[in-house]
Amino acid sequence: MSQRIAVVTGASSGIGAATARRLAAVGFHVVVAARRADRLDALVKEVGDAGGSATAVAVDLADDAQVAALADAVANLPGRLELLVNNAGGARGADYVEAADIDDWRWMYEVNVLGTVRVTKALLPALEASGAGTIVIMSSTAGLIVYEGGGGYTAAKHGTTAVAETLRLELCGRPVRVIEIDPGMVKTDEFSLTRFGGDAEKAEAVYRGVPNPLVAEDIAECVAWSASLPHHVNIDRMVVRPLAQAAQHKVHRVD
Ligand code: 8X3
Repeated sequence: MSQRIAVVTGASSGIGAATARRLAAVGFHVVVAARRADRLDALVKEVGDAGGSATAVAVDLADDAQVAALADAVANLPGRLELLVNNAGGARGADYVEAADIDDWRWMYEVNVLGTVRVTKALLPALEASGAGTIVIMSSTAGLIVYEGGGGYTAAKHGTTAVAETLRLELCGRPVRVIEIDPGMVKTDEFSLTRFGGDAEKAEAVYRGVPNPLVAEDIAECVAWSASLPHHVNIDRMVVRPLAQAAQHKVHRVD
């Protein structure tokens, strides 16, 4: 049997890196894609040391030519591409709409929506040719509901969710399933830090007093599980929150 290949975008940290580790542990050859080559190289080494295998591809998902080069790199690997995890994304800023920073909003649309679309377009032929392809789209609870100060991010993630739903309709009858995963509060090294422009105190305050926010490995497990089900089983959407978060605004905190 030839090697099963998975591509994970945004794999240099957080949910993407944890997902790459998890998929390698269950036998995929994992192509880890992100901009930061040094981090990807370290991850490839770590995966190898743990008995798995991975390939690093440094790529800016905003660049068509670089995404085409990613697809070429995947095509040149022995094996078949069965799984694409569109994980790259992020939030910038917490401005109210009336004070929206247009550059931040544009960046969020670029990374959360257009990056997903570019990579999906480029890799869909190989996923389909495998006869049993899976596309995971990492959206967010922010793709299902809005909140004050979240306008740019929730607009972008609603876009990501719309792409997932549209794609599933358009691929109906073809051998590629589309799984949307919507994490709520996940404590990772970078998500909130990026959102607050590197302000560690503000980033930390997001999780202050929350007993056990989700961690990247929790979402990685959701990806690996949903992608491991028999191919006729399609988990359309998985909403995953920590026990302490009953809804976007309903978060249990202890002093
Ligand atoms: C992250 C969830 O609550 O920060 O995608 O919008 S939230």
